[in-house]
Amino acid sequence: MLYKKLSELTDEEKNKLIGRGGGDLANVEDTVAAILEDVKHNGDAALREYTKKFDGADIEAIEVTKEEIDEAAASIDLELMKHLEFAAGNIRRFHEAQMPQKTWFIEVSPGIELGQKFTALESVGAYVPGGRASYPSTALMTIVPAKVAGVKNVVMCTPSGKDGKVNPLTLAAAKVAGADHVYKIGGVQAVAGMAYGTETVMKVDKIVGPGNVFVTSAKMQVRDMAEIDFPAGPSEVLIIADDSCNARMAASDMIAQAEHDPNAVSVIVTTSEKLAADVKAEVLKQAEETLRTEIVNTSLANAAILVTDSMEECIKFSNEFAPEHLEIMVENDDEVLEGIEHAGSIFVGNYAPVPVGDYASGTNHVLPTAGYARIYSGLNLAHFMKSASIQRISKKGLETLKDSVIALAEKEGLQAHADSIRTRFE
Ligand code: HSO
Ligand code: ZN
Repeated sequence: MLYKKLSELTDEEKNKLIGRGGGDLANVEDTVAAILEDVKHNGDAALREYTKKFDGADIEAIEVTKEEIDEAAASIDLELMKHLEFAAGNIRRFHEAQMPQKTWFIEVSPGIELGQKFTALESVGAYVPGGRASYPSTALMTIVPAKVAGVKNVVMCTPSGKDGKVNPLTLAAAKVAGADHVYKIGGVQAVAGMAYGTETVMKVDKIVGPGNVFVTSAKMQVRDMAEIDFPAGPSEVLIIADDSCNARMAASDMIAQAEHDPNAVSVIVTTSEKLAADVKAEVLKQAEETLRTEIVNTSLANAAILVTDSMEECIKFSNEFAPEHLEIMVENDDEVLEGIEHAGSIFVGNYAPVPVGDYASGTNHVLPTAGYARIYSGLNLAHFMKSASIQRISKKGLETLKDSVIALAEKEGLQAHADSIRTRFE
């Protein structure tokens, strides 16, 4: 764990923080491409083969039947089911609030009305990671917004255990969220299945959801067949804090990120030297008490506690870092919030730890990592929708555009374009 003044970071230390995750994708590109090709040509047979090879599961049926899903949901403890439904309700409400307005028009000049119409994508694939752990919460985060947007066919892929069974709570979440089809496949092969379609797996227009470096590389490579959301890799948090921040709370949020993945990154940048020292002590203490000690200790090697001379410096660093999750634990949070330009999801105050957004507040936890928050927004309703522009024009309106269109079309050597206007006035 790095513990330093921000201004004293070496170039190498700074590049490691800002350029985190870079290069990993390139390393796996060829391996991934070979699997994609195989699934493209050999369909279900290839899916079964890779499921055996990578997940150690012998699967015959690739699709999980409605009966199996119902049975899994019925097996869940009622109390837990209530929590799942509570979370789904909040996620639904937040994403419903993002619904763009209905078709709209403005009259830009007499006789010329311009507008937009919004429609949902027709089919979407949700990738829900398994492997190290199961993520029922990710099923909610990907499927609920797709259904709110009005996507007709929402399919989910998630790997099974070695016994060929999918985590029942993930199936229950898929049911609560309203998935139309569930396939028990994961990894690159699942992305390939959804991008190209197989005998069993429905081809989709877009694939969303987080994954490891292989899944992310696969998503990036199938973009000619299916659009994707954005690269979402190992989890990360950056905390901006001052004296008002509670060290124990900040440290526990750093440990919470660290337990996700050996490559997870937790950083705190603060104006308070005292807080920095307290957070360091707390992190070390809590790391000993936590359950996933091995993962936590591995990823804490990527962690940093950085001290600055001013809040402006903290904000500037945060914008360079472009964190997946940003926690603002300062006295004057409005001012810091105002200065933030690049972050996936922002958590304001001592009582808004990242796990609330991971599960139940209603915001989405599928977020751009590795600095991609510079260019991408976290998963939201717009990822499942598109807009068409509309123009409704009267003869009087066209009259005002006529000369410009004809002149420009003729300059481009496109006579027929000009004639399409002229003919309307003959
Ligand atoms: N923090 C993860 C999401 C997650 N956490 C799922 C718990 N379960 C990436 O945003
Ligand atoms: Zn998390």
